[in-house]
Amino acid sequence: MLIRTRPELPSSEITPESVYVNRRTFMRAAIAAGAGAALTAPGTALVGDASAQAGNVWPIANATKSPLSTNEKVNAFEDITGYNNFYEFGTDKSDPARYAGKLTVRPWTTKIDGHVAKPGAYQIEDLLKFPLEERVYRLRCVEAWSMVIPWIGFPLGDLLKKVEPTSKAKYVAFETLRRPGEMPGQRQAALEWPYVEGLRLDEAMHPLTILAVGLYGKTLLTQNGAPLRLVVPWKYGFKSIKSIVRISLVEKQPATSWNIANSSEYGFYSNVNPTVDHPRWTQSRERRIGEFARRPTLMFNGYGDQVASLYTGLDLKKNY
Ligand SMILES: Nc1nc2c(c(=O)[nH]1)N[C@H]1C(S)=C(S)[C@@H](COP(=O)(O)O)O[C@H]1N2
Ligand SMILES: [Mo]
Repeated sequence: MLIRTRPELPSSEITPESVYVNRRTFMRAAIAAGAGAALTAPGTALVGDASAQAGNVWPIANATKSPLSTNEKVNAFEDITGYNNFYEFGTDKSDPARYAGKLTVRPWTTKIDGHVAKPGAYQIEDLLKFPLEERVYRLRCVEAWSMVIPWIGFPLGDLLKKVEPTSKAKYVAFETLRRPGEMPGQRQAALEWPYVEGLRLDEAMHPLTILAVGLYGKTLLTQNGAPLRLVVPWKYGFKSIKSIVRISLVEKQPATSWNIANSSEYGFYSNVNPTVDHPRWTQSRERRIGEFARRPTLMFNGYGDQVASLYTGLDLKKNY
């Protein structure tokens, strides 16, 4: 993550005007098309350069509302799809909306391997058949901003149970697509590619941990990690790896991209912990995108009641 020398601007101040204009066009097209139909007429502009994504974005009508959702006010669609970290497309917050539309997300295969009885390759169409839920979660970036996002997805545990982890499986390793031809950020060395992340098996099986396939009632835009990304709401946003092509059940703690890039600042656990400052800034407060005043950061991003028991006996200052 970049060094922040000044507070983040609300994205309403930094999002190019064209995004808002295109958004209105997009909404009109979506309403005109109706559920199940193609979303846009040919040539209709979408958010950012998302016109390239028209064929892959459609409404998800069958998601049930989850009791695990927060009832906080959700962020605007423009914020969630216009203010992103996805270094494969560049390090600027507006780069993913600008460049990710070129990513080809069909066909999409996610391989599951390692210590499982039933390894395999899942097509995104198969994964979309899992019972989908809308989960409204807080996302807290290590850069000290946060959003509330109405994800659509299913528990990662549902998929892991299907592949039957063996007794040797202690961790889950995740890998993002590596395709420098479509991901301009991968032609630079901001991080080591492909982006990788990992969870302990019990964290991965926790009911709050989901694989997201959509948000705001539609399939994901590429800037949010289409067609499939992880969401772990009690950890810093960078654990929630995007555009996943491989999930491996492994015995040893896997490498993670931010730890490889800067191990003194980013550890394996990365639980949101307001008492452990980032070496270069405080983590005790955060700015909700769209708000002006900072709010106090909550332990485990407010999910402590559900997840604190996973870490009993673990020193969360050492295991940052
Ligand atoms: N592959 C990949 N996944 C990634 C990142 C990335 O650069 N590459 N950035 C992470 C960071 S730092 C954050 S805060 C979240 C942002 O998710 P969002 O843009 O959907 O809000 O994605 C995470 N997942
Ligand atoms: Mo982040």
